[in-house]
Amino acid sequence: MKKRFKPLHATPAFLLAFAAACTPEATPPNVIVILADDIGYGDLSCNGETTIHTPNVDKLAENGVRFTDAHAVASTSTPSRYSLLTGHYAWRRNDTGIATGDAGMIIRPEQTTIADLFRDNGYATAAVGKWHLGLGETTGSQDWNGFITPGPSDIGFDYSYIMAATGDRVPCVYVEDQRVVNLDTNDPIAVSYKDSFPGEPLGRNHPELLYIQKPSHGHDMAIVNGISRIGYMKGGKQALWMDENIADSITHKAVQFIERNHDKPFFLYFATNDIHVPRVPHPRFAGKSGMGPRGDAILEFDWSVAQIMAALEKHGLTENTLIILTSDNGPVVDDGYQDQAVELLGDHRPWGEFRGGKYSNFEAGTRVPFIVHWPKKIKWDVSDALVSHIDMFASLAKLIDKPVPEGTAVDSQDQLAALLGEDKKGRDYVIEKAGSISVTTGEWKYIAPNNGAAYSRWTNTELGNDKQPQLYNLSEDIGEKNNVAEEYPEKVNELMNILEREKNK
Ligand code: NG6
Ligand code: CA
Repeated sequence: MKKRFKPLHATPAFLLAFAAACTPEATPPNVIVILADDIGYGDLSCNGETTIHTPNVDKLAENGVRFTDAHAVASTSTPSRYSLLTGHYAWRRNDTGIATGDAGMIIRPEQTTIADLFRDNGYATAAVGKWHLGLGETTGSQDWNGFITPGPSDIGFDYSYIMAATGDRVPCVYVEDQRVVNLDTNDPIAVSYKDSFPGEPLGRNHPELLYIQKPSHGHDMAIVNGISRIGYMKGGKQALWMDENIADSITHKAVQFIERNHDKPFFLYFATNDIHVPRVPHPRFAGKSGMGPRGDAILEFDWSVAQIMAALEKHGLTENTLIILTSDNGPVVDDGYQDQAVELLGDHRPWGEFRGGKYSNFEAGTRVPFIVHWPKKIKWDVSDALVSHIDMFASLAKLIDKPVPEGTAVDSQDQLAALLGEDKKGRDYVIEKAGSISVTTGEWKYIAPNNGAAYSRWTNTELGNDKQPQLYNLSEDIGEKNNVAEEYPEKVNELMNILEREKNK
């Protein structure tokens, strides 16, 4: 069992020490992780594309450190989030693939997360937004009409207001502190990823009911708000979210959490639904990007960032709040709905200059936007340091001057100096997982041989799987066009050995 934080007794000596520790100099920083969904490196104007305008994110970049070589651990959500929160590579387990909406909780209560670290050290903690890490004891066993346990409170989050999985997976309801919000007990919720519920119309049989968005591939099961989803669901009508209000709802809950805790240190994990499919931004963003719902959802994300910043400003917290803004994986244009993302993309390059995208072993799969903002300590900078989500745990432990609990976050390194822009090198290498596994030193990248498909027709993505070993010299070939594995067998060996060593750790 992990250890719980025991409150200290308020003896006079303790109170004196506490008062001393609370001088402005010693006030521990608040920490906010803003984790976007599927926003690519090129989807933020601060990263150089001139086709999109994200002024609020850009403001963070202009007053913080913007990274050019930052990586998620995986090119899809569940393994990426698992790794970020635990400091343990998701690929060490075989049950961390894209989770269904009825998956059992993947991070078990015994495991220690970043949230545990903060909570055990006196922080108020919250998870708001997309979860996608499973809930409840085992897959399919949740009682969606009662207290869903285990849940976020068992892995360090005092407060949670979450979507169980993704916008395109049932159940399409918010879960607050492990109970479905606004549930009418006379209309209980049932969820299945195996069998449909007799009498419930499905997208695949009733396209005439899909009045908001139709699928382009998959997503042909339960119909919620005129959009068909993945998985089957029945009941809970009053609790269903409105897709166009998701950003408003979760941003509001994040802001409320900041307001409730403005006078004590807090850790907020704010995981947006934007810009995952189905992309249904609020009407006030509709048509604003000229790129259809995908671009509009980016503007909505930028708006959410502005709301968080305004809440901090209102309470005088901007200066001493460390914000990390990043994305769970790279971008995808058509991810399964006919939302005109392909038709209206124009010259926009969500992946920037990188090859591939979400689901890919190539750079765009995991090279993600990454900005660190902490006015008290950080000045404007751009850093090419090699950094990874895997190091958030140990680096944030260092930030609050606490040890990483023994035996936890074993893959996480303290890279705080790199995150603060003081060290311009960062890691020696990062490991990324998509269909295959790869390792990059910043200069060289090796992708292990793999039998997976080279290309996904559905998402129009080069997946980067190849039966042959691949080696790219990123310093000369950032677009990973020339596989030079045969010319540099020693380099291949060197990088292969890093992977073998890591796998056997
Ligand atoms: C895929 C879905 C895709 C998205 C993805 C998970 C289909 C055809 N595609 O299986 O739409 O939901 O899973 O995305 O169902 S992630 O960002 O949460 O990992
Ligand atoms: Ca994602």
